[in-house]
Amino acid sequence: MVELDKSRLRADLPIGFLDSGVGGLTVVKQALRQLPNETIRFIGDQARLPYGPRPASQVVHFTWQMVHFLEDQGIKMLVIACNTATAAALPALQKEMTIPVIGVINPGSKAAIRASKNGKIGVIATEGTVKSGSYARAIHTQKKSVQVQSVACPKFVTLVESNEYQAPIAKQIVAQGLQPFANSGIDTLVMGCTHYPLLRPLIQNVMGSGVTLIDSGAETVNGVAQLLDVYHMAATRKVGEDHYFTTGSPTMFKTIAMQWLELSGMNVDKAVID
Ligand code: I24
Ligand code: DGL
Repeated sequence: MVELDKSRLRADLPIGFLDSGVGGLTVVKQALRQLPNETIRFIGDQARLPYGPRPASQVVHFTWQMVHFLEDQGIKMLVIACNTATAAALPALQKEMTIPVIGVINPGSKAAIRASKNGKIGVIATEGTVKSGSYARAIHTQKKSVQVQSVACPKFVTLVESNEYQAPIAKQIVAQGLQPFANSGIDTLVMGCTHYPLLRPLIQNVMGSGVTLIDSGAETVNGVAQLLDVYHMAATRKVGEDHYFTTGSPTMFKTIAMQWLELSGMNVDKAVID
């Protein structure tokens, strides 16, 4: 990270969250619970989702566009609430930005190491995240002796977005996707994609009660709370309203988001980024 710009570290500024679409709202949901005094600025790139199958260079470009949008809004901290964007862009963002930046991969990796007793950890994520090797790298940096098996489950994203994640077919798709772990002996599985926590009961059912599931997004909010402490930047009361932006249809975003966040109203606007 270049030197922090102290004038921008104001406690009453919002925290920025970015995501490839709506999945990052699984992170926001935890933030609303755990950090009720913080104000939220969220942007989701619904028009160009999914990021999972895209080349890393493109994801980096799209991510920077969203970062610039949030910076123009004025934020004190940035949360990359998307695993694919974290895998592709976090190192560059942390190097170049003058506010603290946190991604979802490090917090998820740390929690997995804490949870695993036998040193065998599984990771499920998008193709982009798996290809980057980011989880394996983050885990090995902290503990060399751990075995990491990463598997891409792109169908899981489609399953959630087609609203079939509670339908009978969901069970079958989840069991198929997790097949590579059948004789792996892992005792911990990282849900390394924002959408997967919605499939948690199904994933737990397939893996069995002996496997601990790690929600990277939820772990990230713990990390955000710690960062706010370290930088003496925690808000003491909620000063403004939360605002959500999407590059896609605000109506569609609002319908999903209000239901997921259990809110009766939300400020949602279209973001024009270029
Ligand atoms: N969940 C997500 N994205 C959607 C969706 C959903 N539609 C229904 N549900 N649509 O993400 C995004 C737009 N897609 C549509 C298909 O083509 C590509 C673009 C997960 C959100 C997690 C917070 C299911 C659904 C819902 C309400 C709450 C939660 C949820 F309708 F999963
Ligand atoms: N938000 C993405 C992630 O966490 C999943 C959806 C996508 O592929 O864009 O990796």
